[in-house]
Amino acid sequence: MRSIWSVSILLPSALAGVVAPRDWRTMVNVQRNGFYPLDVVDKLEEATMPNVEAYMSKKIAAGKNNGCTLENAGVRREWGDMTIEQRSDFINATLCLMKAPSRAPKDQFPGARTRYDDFMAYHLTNAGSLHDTIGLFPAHKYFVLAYELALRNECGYKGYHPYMNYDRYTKDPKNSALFNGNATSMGGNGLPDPKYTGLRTGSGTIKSGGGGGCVVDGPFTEYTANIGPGAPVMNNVPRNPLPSGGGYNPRCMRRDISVDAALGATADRAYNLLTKSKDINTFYNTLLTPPRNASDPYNFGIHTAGHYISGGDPGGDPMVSPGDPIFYFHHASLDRLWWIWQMMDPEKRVNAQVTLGGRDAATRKLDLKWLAPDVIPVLEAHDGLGGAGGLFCHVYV
Ligand SMILES: *[C@@H]1O[C@H](CO)[C@@H](O)[C@H](O)[C@H]1NC(C)=O
Ligand SMILES: *[C@@H]1O[C@H](CO)[C@@H](O)[C@H](O)[C@H]1NC(C)=O
Ligand SMILES: *[C@@H]1O[C@H](CO)[C@@H](O)[C@H](O)[C@H]1NC(C)=O
Ligand SMILES: [Cu+2]
Repeated sequence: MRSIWSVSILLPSALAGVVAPRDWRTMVNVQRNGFYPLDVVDKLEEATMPNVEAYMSKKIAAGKNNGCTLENAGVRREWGDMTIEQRSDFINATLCLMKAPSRAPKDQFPGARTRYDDFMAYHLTNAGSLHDTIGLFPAHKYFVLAYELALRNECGYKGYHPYMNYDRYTKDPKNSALFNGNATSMGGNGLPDPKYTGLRTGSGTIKSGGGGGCVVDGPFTEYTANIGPGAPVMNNVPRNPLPSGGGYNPRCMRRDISVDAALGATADRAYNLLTKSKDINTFYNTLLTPPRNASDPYNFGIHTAGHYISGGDPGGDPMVSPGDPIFYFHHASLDRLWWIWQMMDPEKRVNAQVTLGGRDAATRKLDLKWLAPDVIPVLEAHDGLGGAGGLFCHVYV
């Protein structure tokens, strides 16, 4: 796995030659919570880091890193690995976005009140390009980045966006650091809604986790989802006053924390996805719609499973899912898996594009409109370490 330290060509000739690669741990600040032993995906990620280091050294030597280095890359951590103070900082910045004024066009989204709503608004009206075959990974990478930048630039957040390692939440999500409902969690389960009995998917039913109603504990109890719904999966979601879904429709955040869904996103499944997908099309299909398996009741695919660990409204509604802040934890996590997969063979995989669906990737640009100023070619959002002129520069630990 170790490779030549290609930056040596920049050294004075007396020093030139093969220099041992530096240990990535001296470059990236690793912060772990001993409560969570490393799982197979964490170990695979660590085993892949020398590739990352070699890839970066080569880019630096070629002058193609756009200022991004492993030392200055943003570090996205698992929620449980963050200190209580870091979690509190993050929550405070989220609450700040939920109060900051909207910048989305008023005529299109008269219901958007806050900067937080703006992200839901974009997702609602651009669901097609965000989710088609060539857009899914890069467009969501940019979307999560734009959100992280809003937290940092508009709300003073100093850290980077957390991700969720689903495997940490399979046994007892309702008592986990993420969902236990205390002030430094992302809020708990919804109140019981006897009418909510679960969600039928293409590959089996996700049984209800006993919630389905409003979330009444944790930091976001005052928060209202203001636009949508688009394609609700819960009963009794009040309809939007406008056909577009962009009208004002304030309602509580509902959730159903589901162990069933979490069992569809275990580390073993992610490990198989990463190690058995030899090409990006297989990776994409396995993540979204794995082959049917009648003897596996949790074969939802990690993308679906991750969304329905908390589900609800707006989180379970594919059109306005960013209306639950847990959305970004899930999509950061998918971005992490894509990144690990890429870094197992960066030369071949960073630019690998999904070719299912027959769309033209070459001409596609990502324009997040009111969310971010830069319009970037879709391939630039494939590279988390220096893509788009260095706009993308982050690692996951
Ligand atoms: C977050 O905000 C709360 C309420 O204003 C405050 O008590 C807390 O200290 C803040 N957390 C951090 C880490 O600053
Ligand atoms: C909230 O839950 C986390 C994770 O269990 C725990 O570490 C923290 O101490 C709790 N905070 C409070 C205020 O109870
Ligand atoms: C189907 O699911 C079962 C139970 O989880 C598993 O043992 C088996 O390997 C799966 N089959 C395939 C082809 O993935
Ligand atoms: Cu999406």
